[in-house]
Amino acid sequence: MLNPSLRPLSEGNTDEAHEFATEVLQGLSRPSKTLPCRFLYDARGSELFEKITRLPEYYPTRAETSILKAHAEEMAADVPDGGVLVEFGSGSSLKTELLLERLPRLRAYVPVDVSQSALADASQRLAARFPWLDVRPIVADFAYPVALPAHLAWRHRTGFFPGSTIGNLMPVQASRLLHVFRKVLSTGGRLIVGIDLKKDPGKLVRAYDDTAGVTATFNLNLLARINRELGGNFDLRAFKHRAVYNAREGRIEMHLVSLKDQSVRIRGRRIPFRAGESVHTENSYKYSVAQFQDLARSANWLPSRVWTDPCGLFSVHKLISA
Ligand code: SAH
Ligand code: AVI
Repeated sequence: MLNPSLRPLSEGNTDEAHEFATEVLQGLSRPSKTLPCRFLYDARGSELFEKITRLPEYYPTRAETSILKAHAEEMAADVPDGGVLVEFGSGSSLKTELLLERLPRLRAYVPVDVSQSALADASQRLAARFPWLDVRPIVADFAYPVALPAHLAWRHRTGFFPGSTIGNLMPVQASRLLHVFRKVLSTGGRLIVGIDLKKDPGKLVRAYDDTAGVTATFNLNLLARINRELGGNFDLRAFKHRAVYNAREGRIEMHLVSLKDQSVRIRGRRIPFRAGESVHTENSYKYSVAQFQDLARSANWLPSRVWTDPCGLFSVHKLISA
């Protein structure tokens, strides 16, 4: 059963276009240029991310899926009949199926994502596969509390946040996000969250700079999106994808490096780039189990269970709202 979104599926609407233009121009006007990583996910970006998840070098999706396959029963154990599953940054919702298979008496599934196309495809697929389930997609930035449909307001909520998407935020923002999720999920709510673990930097860099160049295309698509949606004139051949492990910060960084002195026009503004200058497009923080549990506590979540894969690549945590 697929219900319409709370607000119109809005990729490309004027508010979002305005926000995109403002944040792009602000980010590219800074002394160290940046672009917010949530803008990587237009329809093309979501498609490219799905390709990334199938790359031999990109271990997180396989590792997390193996953990979910092995432990979905335990993860689903304290989701009450009639409860609601709220997924943040749901994308293709493929991993969700592993939980939903164990939750035949769940009342509703509420996927939240900025990518309208990913949300629409996933919601249709899930509504067909689980016809008894009330599927209520919401196009929104998960950094702000989302309101659930009124008829679900009083029901028990379990949050699902797989993929280590929280790693794309700086730790301070990640703690703030976990506070927001407590508001959405209410006291007594549960959160099942996937966290990529610290490991050999070489393996990390290969995962974010694959030999087939899919991650490079994903990163460069941000410039292509600026050209498409903001009338920019980036020459994609004049920028190169770079992935580095920043050991001090404990994160992989993605950058787009200008291959020459050049300038680009966006919405009538001229943005200069020096040869070698980079635009920082994404962070992907890697945590130890203890570090992530401390982060969860900082936002009043109590760590309850943690599962890892046999190679110790990835972890899935169950947290309880204090
Ligand atoms: N959960 C899926 C997808 C991870 S990719 C998985 O584990 O494979 C990250 C997803 O989060 C994308 O679908 C992207 O569109 C979404 N996303 C990124 N930033 C977001 C934000 N600020 N608000 C809502 N969704 C966001
Ligand atoms: C969604 N997110 C957790 C991915 C990651 O691994 O940080 C995004 C990604 N960027 C490049 N490859 C994958």
